[in-house]
Amino acid sequence: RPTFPKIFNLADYYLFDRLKEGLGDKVALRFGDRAYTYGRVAERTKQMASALIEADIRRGERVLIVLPDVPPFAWVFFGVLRAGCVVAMANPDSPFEQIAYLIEYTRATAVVTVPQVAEKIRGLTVNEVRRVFVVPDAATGEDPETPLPRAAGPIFVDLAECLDEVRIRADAPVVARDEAAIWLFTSGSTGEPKANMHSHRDFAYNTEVYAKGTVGYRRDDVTVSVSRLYFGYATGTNLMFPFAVGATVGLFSERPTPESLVRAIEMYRPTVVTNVPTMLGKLLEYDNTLRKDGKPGLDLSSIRFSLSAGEALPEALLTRWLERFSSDVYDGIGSAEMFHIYASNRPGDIKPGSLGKVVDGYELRILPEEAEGPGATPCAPGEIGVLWVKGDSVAHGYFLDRDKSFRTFHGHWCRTGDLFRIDEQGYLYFAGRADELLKVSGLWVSPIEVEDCLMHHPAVALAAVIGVEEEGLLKTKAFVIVREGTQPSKALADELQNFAKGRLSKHKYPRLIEFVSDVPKNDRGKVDRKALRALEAA
Ligand code: 3SK
Repeated sequence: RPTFPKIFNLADYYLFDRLKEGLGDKVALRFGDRAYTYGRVAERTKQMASALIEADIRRGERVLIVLPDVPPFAWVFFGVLRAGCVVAMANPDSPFEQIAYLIEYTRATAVVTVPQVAEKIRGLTVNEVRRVFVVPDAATGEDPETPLPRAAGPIFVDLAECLDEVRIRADAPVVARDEAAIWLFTSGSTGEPKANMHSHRDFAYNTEVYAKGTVGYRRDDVTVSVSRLYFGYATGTNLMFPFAVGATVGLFSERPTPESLVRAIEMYRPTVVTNVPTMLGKLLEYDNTLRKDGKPGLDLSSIRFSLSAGEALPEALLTRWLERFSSDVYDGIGSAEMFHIYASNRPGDIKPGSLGKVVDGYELRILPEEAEGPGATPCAPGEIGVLWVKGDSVAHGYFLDRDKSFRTFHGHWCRTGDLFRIDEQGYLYFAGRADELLKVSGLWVSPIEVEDCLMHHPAVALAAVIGVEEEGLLKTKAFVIVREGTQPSKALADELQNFAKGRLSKHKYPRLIEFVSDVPKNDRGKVDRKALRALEAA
């Protein structure tokens, strides 16, 4: 088990230690045709930490980063850590009410954001914000030619100008490994997001055992991500992990689509891509269309491996990917509570449909739903139960929610609330959220299992399954997006039902099928079954 000294700051572990290793001139970040060395990112980071101290933003106080994927994200992130303050991150494209909620909930004393959001912060009456750093040009990330944002005022400063002018403090505050470092938000199926409070050592622990020890990030890697940096999954895979090994991060700030991703892949020739199941499916479709038009298809030859997390990767989709492209996909499961991935497929050991095996350094148990602690008698192998996970990166608790913290955290153990089974060889399989299981004809049905089955049919691009009530009875309904070139029809719906009947236990086949062109997704790209249920009920 990796351990860390009592005095320990992530800004050193991820960034300043690279300078000690002689990587000052190596490119750390690329953004379009711009490149920033480790030396330049370190200089900007020192300036950021100094700017916070100068603005009297004190250690332990939260700094909310509300930025797209642009280079200043990196130095703001590491600068906040160096200053001993606490990073919190939000999606700049969220409705402003959500950003306002996070400003108030975290009691943020500084915010770093784009002009459109800064403008609205000015209108907030109740908050503790003492400084707003504005990144004026979201397209380039740093452009001194851009005029001062309209939000300029006593607490509003232009980030690049402020960093250029600040007097750099040579010494950073001394930070303990157990001091608060980053708050990661959990957005459960109900209620407002809650912050998982993590300290410096948590992130380094997972970086050692997962990023370096399991999937094997390397110094010669170039990384690109579909998920945006504010989401812990990408903060890890496309900022912290590559920096920990001295690799190069390629950023793009456009909305991730197959087209924008392919442009980034052509430009940076990444070796590691942080992906999500929906985008893996879209890339396969895109490649298919190109080839049908007589074009060569996608060139993904630079990629050593892609990562998939955030939602289950259907077996059929991964098999299709592995048949078409020569690079691996390591599907894994992680969470804001445990930062980061704690079970995963890995080099030389990929089992499509499974989330792989536990990452060395963590322990897993599948326990009955009613288990009140990790010591309860585990379910038999193959039986579905709630996943509990133990590891040194577990959060200290949820900010301002003691009851939820008591239910979730038990010493080193975390009750995930998700249903899984583990087979005899130790491979983990997702079975859905406990509150998403459907009781049909008195028997439990996992929507994930039905979706997975339908996605094995060659006509299906995506399937989302929910329960709907008909004449007082709960029935499974599948919303199906067909693949390019397929026509939805009654005959196809019958064929899909027969296909499922032949592969699942009798009570599990979808009683209803509706063909749709899209399904609601949350801001992380996951199918939003709650929104789907609301649409169905409307
Ligand atoms: O999928 C998630 O929710 C997640 C969150 C933080 C870090 C890593 C992951 C996969």
